[in-house]
Amino acid sequence: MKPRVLVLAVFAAALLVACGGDEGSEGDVVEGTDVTVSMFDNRYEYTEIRIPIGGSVNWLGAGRNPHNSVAGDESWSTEDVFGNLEQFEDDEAVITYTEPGEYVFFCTFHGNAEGSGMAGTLIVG
Ligand SMILES: [Cu+2]
Repeated sequence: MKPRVLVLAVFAAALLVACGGDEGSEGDVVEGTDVTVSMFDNRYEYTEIRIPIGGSVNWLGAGRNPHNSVAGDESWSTEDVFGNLEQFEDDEAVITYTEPGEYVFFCTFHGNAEGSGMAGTLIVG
C-alpha cells in the first residue's frame, strides 16, 4: 500500500509542475500564421510572437495612449503601413513578414530598441 501512495504523490506533483509551466508561458507567447497583438497601456498583449515566413501580425491599438511597433534594427515599423506612429484604440497596422529572423520590437513612446519597457521579440520562420 505504501509504495503505491508514494507513486501517486510523485505523479500528482509532476502534473502540478507541468500545468504551472504552461500557464506561465501562455500569457505572453503567441504562435500562428496571422496573429493579432493588442497594444495596451503600456505593454503588448504578447512579448513573444512566433509566425512562419509569410505570416502577418495585426498590431492593434488598444489603449488610451498612442502606441506603435518598430523593429529594433529599424527594418520595419507600423508607421510603414499605418502612416503614423500614433495608433489609438482600434487602429490596425497589418504587416506581412517575408524575411526569416528574430526581431526585437518596441513602442517608441514606452520602450526602447534594447528591449526594455514596452517591447518584445518577434520570431519569423
Ligand atoms: Cu506605447
